[in-house]
Amino acid sequence: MADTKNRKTVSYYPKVLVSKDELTALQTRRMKHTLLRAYSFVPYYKKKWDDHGVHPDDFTFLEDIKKFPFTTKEDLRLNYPFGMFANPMSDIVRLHASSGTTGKPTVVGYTRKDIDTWSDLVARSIRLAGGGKGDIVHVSYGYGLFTGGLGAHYGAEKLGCTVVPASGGFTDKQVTLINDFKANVIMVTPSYMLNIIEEMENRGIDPKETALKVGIFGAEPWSMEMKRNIEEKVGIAALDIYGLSEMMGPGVACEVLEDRGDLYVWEDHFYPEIVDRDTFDPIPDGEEGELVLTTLTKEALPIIRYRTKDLSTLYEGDLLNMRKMKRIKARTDDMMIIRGVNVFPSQIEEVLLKIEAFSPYYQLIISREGNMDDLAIDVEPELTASTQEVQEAIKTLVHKVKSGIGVSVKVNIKNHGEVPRSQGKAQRVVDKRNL
Ligand code: DLL
Repeated sequence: MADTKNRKTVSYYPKVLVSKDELTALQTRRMKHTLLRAYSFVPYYKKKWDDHGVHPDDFTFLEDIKKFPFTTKEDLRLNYPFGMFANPMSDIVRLHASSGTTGKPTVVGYTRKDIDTWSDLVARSIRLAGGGKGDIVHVSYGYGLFTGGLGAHYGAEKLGCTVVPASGGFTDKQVTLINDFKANVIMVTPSYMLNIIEEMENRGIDPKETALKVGIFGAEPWSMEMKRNIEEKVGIAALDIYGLSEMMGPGVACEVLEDRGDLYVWEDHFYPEIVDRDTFDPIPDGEEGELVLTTLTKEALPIIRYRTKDLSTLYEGDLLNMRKMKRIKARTDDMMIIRGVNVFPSQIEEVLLKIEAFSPYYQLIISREGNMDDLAIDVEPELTASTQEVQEAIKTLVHKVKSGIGVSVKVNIKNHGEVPRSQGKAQRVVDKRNL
């Protein structure tokens, strides 16, 4: 099986060239070790598994992982801040935390070895996305407790790139730096990239004339239409990188330049499963559900069967023996139910961005009239669009959303600059129902 895959093209990154059998053996060994460490060093796992009637000895084959209970964000919150760490604090060299919009943040810790593994995986991701030693990598993911900035930074440095640690914000300065330092690679959220593009255009800089050749975008769902939009405007390859702080940060999975479309999961370090998003029963490859991940090499924070709430599908790729996951469609908790119809923001984005008279700046507003929920789209027209073109565009949008997605929407035309610009992860939905 392994030998039918294209080994030559990615030979510059040998660790990804394992055969399926080698990978299974490695995963099984690493999973066993992870289970034993979690049981021995994290009292929370010991109690939970004892209550559940499972023990690391019950694990022999990879499928046996299904016997173990899930871990959720709530488990991390209950053990705030350091209760799930498997190492003494003297071994922990870094902490990150999620923003914690609802209640306490979730805190994650790393040993020296964890930081090395993370850097390796981000380096691997950048390399296979088309970057390499000698490239100038502009990092506009936020630095700080968010894993994006420092995760990208350490990976790019490890690969031997020249890193520009720009972080988020100060978009005018970012544009000057990209232009003057001639960055070849940019790592940023797709929504903040739109902001950077707009600033370039305002300053009369054609994004295509910059030295950028590759963009590595992630940290939020983005539609294929958004991807095409960025690729066209900047003349780059826009690749997708996925990750979450609970697992590590960016670099759990990444799109590979030589096998575009969807992302390879770095299965030698994370074991992926898909479960039914309502019943949480395991479902086979090829079907959509919630992505569940287990760390295979994390020391400080081994996480067993973490329910990511991200919707995806696993399948075998053509290039490597690790599985691919489809681009994240949405988070399960981002689903809006409008008059009984399930709608994801990315579905609306896909329709909206195909309409030329509209700019890519939009927000979805949910409100309630009586007992009924209403959905409105705040959007700015392109500056070049005529009044008539905008009127036509509104009709097209309303029609396509109704016929394609099944909901009625109202369109609010906003003035240029009125829709809030993203500084990191975009807030796509404003829910006014409980205000
Ligand atoms: O967003 C880590 C990251 C930083 C990934 C930079 C990629 C680039 P968290 O803040 O913990 O970590 O948020 C994790 O963001 O569960 C997804 O819902 C979403 N997400 C991350 N990457 C993607 C992606 C970072 N490529 C949560 N596509 C995840 C869609 C993504 N959603």
